[in-house]
Amino acid sequence: MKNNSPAGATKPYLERLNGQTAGPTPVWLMRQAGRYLPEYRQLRAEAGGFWNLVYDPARAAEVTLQPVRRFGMDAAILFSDILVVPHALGQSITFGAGEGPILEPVRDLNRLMELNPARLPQHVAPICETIERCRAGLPEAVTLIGFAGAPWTIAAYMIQGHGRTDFAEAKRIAHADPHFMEALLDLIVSASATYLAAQVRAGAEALQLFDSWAGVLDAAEIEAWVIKPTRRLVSLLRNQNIDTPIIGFPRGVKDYAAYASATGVTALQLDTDVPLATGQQLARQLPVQGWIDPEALLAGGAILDAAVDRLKHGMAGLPWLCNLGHGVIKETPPAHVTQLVERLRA
Ligand code: 1CP
Repeated sequence: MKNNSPAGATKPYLERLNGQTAGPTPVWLMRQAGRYLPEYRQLRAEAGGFWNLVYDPARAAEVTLQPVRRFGMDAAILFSDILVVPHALGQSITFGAGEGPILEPVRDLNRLMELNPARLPQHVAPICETIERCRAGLPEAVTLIGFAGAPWTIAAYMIQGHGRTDFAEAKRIAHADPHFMEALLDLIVSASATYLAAQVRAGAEALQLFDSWAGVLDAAEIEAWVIKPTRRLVSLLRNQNIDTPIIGFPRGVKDYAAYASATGVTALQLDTDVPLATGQQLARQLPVQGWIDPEALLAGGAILDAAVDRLKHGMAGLPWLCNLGHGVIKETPPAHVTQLVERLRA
């Protein structure tokens, strides 16, 4: 796979992600593009719907660049959503006004057979165009991150039909019909590999896998539905000669180290609850990203300064990439993001 960085260009985020510890700590924030930014809300209103924004390369590229322009982030994350994969397969998914996604649930093999992976390449073509536009519009030093949902989290939304839940119904169905669950995870793994490979070919320089709902599973479920399919996804990418760094985010799992070594991800995104000592220990094995509390960002002031300082000092000399432990909360004043970046760089 081609090297996506021009020869000689310095990319602080990408270098830290590859394990280098010299230089200032790079920063970006999960959900840095989104509803807390007035410039996002304006484009979202103009587009007239979330999917319209996602599949409009000019607008999606603009949304991707907005936080980089406003805050001087070291990385941009492609503006899209993890639910693009089931949408591309043909599942009906809508976003209500300001609310989470609603999916027409897929709960048995008959419904699963109606999904069509052959649609994916054409469906994601506008997203690949967004990536090309982002690379053309981003400063040379800024890294572009592509992403997908991890297999379990995608399966959970596809079966349950919505978020904001403990996914009890998704788990119940997965246990009641293991053949269906295995076929669903297989479909998601191969579609996600195709999609992520297309993102890298279009110019994504790092990849993040969001397993936002790994934390609702027990150890055996994590082995079967988180670790095993993620390992397969990583190896499908490596088999296509994609050597791009892959950041795994199994939000809420107890053993990040076991997840990293079993799946082959090259870096970890940590969640808000990870103790500092655990993060330090993990960072001796591989780069870690995170894990400032989004509530501290919302609070701002001395609370935010203390949260930044804790990791800035605690992770000094280690391969740490500054980020939150989960996404920016929608009510966060943009000035607090400026404060975070300035405090980190002070
Ligand atoms: O109304 C709106 O404008 C939609 C709000 C919104 C936004 C801004 C959604 C719907 N998705 C996104 C963008 C998005 N989603 C990005 C790119 C922007 C960035 O990060 O800067 C990314 C990486 C995601 C990833 C995503 N979507 C995750 C994983 C990360 C996480 O937060 O745990 C998940 C779980 C989703 C599902 C989803 N899509 C949208 C919402 C509101 C949700 C979650 C809420 C729910 O489950 O109900």
